[in-house]
Amino acid sequence: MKHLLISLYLGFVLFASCQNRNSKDSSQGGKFNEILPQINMIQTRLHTSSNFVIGQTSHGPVFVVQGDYFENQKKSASIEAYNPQGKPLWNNQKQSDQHDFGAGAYVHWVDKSGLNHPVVTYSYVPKPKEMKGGVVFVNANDGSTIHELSNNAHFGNNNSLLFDFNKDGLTDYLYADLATISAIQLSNFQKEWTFQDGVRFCWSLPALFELKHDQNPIIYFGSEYDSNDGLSSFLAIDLKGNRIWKSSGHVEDLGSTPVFIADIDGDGTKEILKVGLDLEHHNKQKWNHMYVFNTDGELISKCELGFTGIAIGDVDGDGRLEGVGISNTRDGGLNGLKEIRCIELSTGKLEWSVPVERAYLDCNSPVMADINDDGYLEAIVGTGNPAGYGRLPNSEPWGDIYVVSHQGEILKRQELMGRPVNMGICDYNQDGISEFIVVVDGKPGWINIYSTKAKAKQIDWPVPFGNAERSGTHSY
Ligand SMILES: [Ca+2]
Ligand SMILES: [Ca+2]
Ligand SMILES: [Ca+2]
Ligand SMILES: [Ca+2]
Repeated sequence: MKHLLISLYLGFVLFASCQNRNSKDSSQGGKFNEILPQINMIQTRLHTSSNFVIGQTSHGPVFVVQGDYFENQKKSASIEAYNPQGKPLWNNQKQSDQHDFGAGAYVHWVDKSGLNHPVVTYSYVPKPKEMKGGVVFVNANDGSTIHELSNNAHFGNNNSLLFDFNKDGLTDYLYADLATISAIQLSNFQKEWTFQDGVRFCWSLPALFELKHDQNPIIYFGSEYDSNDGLSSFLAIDLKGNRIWKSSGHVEDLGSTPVFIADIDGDGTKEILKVGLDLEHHNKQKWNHMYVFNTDGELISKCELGFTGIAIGDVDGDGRLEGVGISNTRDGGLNGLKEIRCIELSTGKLEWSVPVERAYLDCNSPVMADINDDGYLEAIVGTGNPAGYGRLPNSEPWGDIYVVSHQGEILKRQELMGRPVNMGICDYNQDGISEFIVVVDGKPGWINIYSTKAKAKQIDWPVPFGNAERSGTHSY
């Protein structure tokens, strides 16, 4: 039987289906009423955190969050590690007496690096723009710095992709700054190649997919207003850093969301998905769009979204994938709606929508899973007003999480102290049931942990937004 894909790691997509939907209807009742009971709320020391990873060490699971650390009025880029009970384990800071450093958006965990310990990476952005940023490689057992590499640019969010490029059994590191992508062999930190055509990443993450069996996979990424005419590109490159194709001339920002690979229409062929942003109403569009490319680089469809973080799954069990998200009133167009929306991605059809009280910046990585174990997928989406960048004028931070059923019924609303920036579902304590984790923005911010009833098998969960295909964590 084709398996359910149930949880995905730090991120979102859950390419899942509802084929078991009728098998458990009779088992519903009061015992399924409690949705997302909170396990823990870890107050970090870091400001404006946006991402986390969870890895496994000999001491058990470790949560690592990135953000800015302030001491003596100096700002340093930092990561901090906690156990699931919230006990601080270690921290690592990129700092100097002369300059401030801010943390890049993403943090990654590498188990098979060729070193005798797991590795965590984060990036830093120096205060004077003339200085170059870089990436720090950290021993995940004790937080010590083991290496640093300088960017080719000032800015970089660690928009990385982990993959064994040369098939030696060790994970290699595809690292991106604002202008270049580099393949780095982690065992000796050598750069194998650097690619610099049309690279302009903000919050994007590339994806990697094996087009044909026994052929080398291909790396796909999009860029943010990268060309001189202010338009955006989408590119495919091979594992040696050679361009395969480039699709140019797109009006929306294609460099601020992850790439996903999925068969959205159920015909057996995968498509390449990219959510575009009308960044800060750049073109005063009514809607932002989902871009669907085929593997030859042709744009085969676009559909109106209204949100930027997307949870993907087959919520109605018809073999076609839906995308669920909550309005992003800054980057999702000028449609004026505040709602949770479910859109069939191959047709662009709005399946349902449900209004919400407030919406601003949506969560980057909404998730989908059978949270209440009733045989149907639920989506968890979030929205909020950040404490730092993007904060609405004359306002206080706020945040909401919603659990919404496959039919658009709001099962739970959880108000938060700040914007839920990124979410993840993984079974960190390995009891077969997924936990739900969310990074909540603040000065400083939090890591909130909730329990679910979603059955899970833990695979590659240290990787933000699932594996290199961004296809989620498989559960059988
Ligand atoms: Ca297809
Ligand atoms: Ca469907
Ligand atoms: Ca369910
Ligand atoms: Ca668990």
